[in-house]
Amino acid sequence: MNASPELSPRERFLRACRCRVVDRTPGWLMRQAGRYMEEYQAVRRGRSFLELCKSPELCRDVTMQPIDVLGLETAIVFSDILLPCEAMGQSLVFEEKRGPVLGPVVRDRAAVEGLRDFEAARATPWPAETIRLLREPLGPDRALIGFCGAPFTMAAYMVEGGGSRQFENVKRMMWGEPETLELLLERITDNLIGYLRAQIEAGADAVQIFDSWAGTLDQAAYQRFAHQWTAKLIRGVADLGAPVISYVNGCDHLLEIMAGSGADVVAIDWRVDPGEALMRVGGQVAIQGNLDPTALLATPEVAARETRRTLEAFAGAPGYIFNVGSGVLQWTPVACAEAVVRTLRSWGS
Ligand code: 1CP
Repeated sequence: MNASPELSPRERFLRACRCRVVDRTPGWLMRQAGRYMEEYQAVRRGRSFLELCKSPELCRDVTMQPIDVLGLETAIVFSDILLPCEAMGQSLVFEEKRGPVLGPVVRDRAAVEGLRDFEAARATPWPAETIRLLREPLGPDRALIGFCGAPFTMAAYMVEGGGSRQFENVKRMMWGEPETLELLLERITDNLIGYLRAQIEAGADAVQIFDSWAGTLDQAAYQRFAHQWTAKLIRGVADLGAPVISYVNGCDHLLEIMAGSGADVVAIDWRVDPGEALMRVGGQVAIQGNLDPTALLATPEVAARETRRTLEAFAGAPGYIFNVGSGVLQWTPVACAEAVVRTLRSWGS
């Protein structure tokens, strides 16, 4: 595992993305900035979440909070996956209790055809601008990740009009009007290519595509309504040379398909056994994951122990990036997140 002289955290992360040898395991935490940090709550007080997402200076500050407070060495730009829905013509509000609400909902072909195409630099300038502002505080040695939602997850929000338990509307469209859903996925994908390209061109070292809901699809549906569109999105940014991380929550039955999308890194949730993941797709792609985020809810001792258990399970794998298997929860004590970062940074060094 040894590569000397010591790598910068940025080199370590980017080498691991490409399955190259590193001196110790790199890592970060999905949703590492957010409500569990009092520094975030202080910035959020008195303004809506969407206002925050559209204020690049504040997004820069919030992005830096887990770096400065917890000692994380890799940053992810503060933004949200739903901003492109607004740019395509839906209204978007985040209600304090309910979460995101989008409207009018997209439920038929006319609604899909009525959506707008957008130019990222004009309609959604915030993540790219935040990325430009971050290079100074991050310095040359820390990596910065840009992101977007995956086409299927974006379509699910646009059709449902918000979060959902069963996804009955997008799935009704999938079974009843599959060509309409494909047209929607194509429109979303084509727009997300420009959205991700703008982030890489602004200086993102890598990008992650979040497919929060595609794990609810079986393999055949995943191929047709998720995988092929994520693969098209990845091809659309490939020439820029930034590694792409593909995350699907609930991906145990989809690993081999995901590994064929063109992504450099497959990010897995906590229900996937690390040894099995390595056997199934290790070597072909790098793997990121997969500590259960609820292991950060109890005590720092438990958080540290479970972090070690995850690191041990992947030990020796070329191309491994530590992370949680889904976003850090808002009830996470900061001391537990700190214990995770301390354990990661002392691991193998
Ligand atoms: O302050 C608040 O009340 C807002 C809470 C919040 C935060 C901190 C939301 C609303 N989004 C975010 C930031 C965010 N969202 C980041 C920031 C970067 C980081 O530090 O990681 C990222 C990467 C996201 C991505 C995101 N947004 C996803 C994919 C990841 C996942 O968890 O699966 C999803 C599904 C969203 C939609 C969204 N945004 C916010 C909420 C509450 C939701 C989910 C609603 C639902 O359950 O449907």
